[in-house]
Amino acid sequence: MLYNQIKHILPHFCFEGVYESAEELHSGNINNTYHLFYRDGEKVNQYILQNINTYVFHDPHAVMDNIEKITRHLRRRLKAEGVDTTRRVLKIIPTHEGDNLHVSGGYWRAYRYIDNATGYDAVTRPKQFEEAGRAFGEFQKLLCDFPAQDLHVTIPDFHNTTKRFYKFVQAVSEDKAGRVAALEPEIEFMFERRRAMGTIVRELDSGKLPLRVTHNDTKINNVMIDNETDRALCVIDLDTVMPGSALYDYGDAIRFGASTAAEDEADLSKISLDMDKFALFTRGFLSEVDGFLTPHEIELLPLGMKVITCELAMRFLTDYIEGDMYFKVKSPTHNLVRARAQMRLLEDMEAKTEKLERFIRYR
Ligand code: GN1
Ligand code: MG
Repeated sequence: MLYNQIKHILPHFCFEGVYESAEELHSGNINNTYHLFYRDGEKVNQYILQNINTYVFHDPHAVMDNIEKITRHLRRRLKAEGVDTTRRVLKIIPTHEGDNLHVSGGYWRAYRYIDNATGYDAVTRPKQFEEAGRAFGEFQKLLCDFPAQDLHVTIPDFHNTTKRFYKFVQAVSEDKAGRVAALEPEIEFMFERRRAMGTIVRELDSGKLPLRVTHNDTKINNVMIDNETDRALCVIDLDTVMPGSALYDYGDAIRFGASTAAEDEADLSKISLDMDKFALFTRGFLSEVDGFLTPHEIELLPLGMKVITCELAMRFLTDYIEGDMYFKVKSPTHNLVRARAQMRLLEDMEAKTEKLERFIRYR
């Protein structure tokens, strides 16, 4: 029973009202997430409760420290523009001791739920996709004056695709779960793209691309969209906000949101890059970042989507090879299915590269 998993945790947080119900949310691949309902007279207060995955985040206190700083900065920037921030910035619910984490049987944290809004796994209306692009663009813009050195690096080398490749090779050679023998085509696929995958890392190292404070996990369901107006309200899941490249944020959103199929679609014939969604998201994103990203960054946006798609394919494949230690899985082959889906999507992006580049150049 779900309530039994959380009943000892709930009383530690400053939730207002009387507990009514909870449901588990399943769209994340890392943390356990619960949606809570508290009755408060006539109204119902909603919260998000999360159990942080410490296999992935070794220092939950550092994660929360980053989120405090980021949300404070976002709130100040929006307030300066006269914006009511209630539904526009994540709000941490403290414990009764005034902490941002409750530690017992794991690390627990809570947020106020963004009312009357949805994080879509697959957007349905064109406006929602344009809005998602705008939201991630605005997020980067609002953080462009945030001092990067104030952030903890919560997952070192998170989007260092070159180092991820080395880890992949190591996993292949160790073959801990005995799965490598059947994966020759997938392994070959990664080796063929080895140099291209490292391009963004090399350009960040040489200073050709600027290091910015970025979100680093820009799945489209991390933008809460108003149920009534379809306007993007708030970017959520700030666990991986760290110094990074704008290209990854842009690319990851396209990878997840502009695919014609789910991230773990098993029928590869259903997977391709939807050019209309790509165009809508790009228009929304550029409406916020044109003039602030460098021309070189903008020119490389199509590369960003290919590199991150390859990186994700490789991360899923690595986790499959290592015996499913990192991502939550629904079956023994879930990670392999995810990896193959990302490989198929990447092939379609590669085939469409000229079109993508032309769209960006003549935007
Ligand atoms: C994980 O759990 P979720 O959906 O927020 C992962 C992302 C991947 C994503 C793939 C910290 O994010 O990097 O892109 O799964 N988060 C972490 O669906 O590794
Ligand atoms: Mg995430």
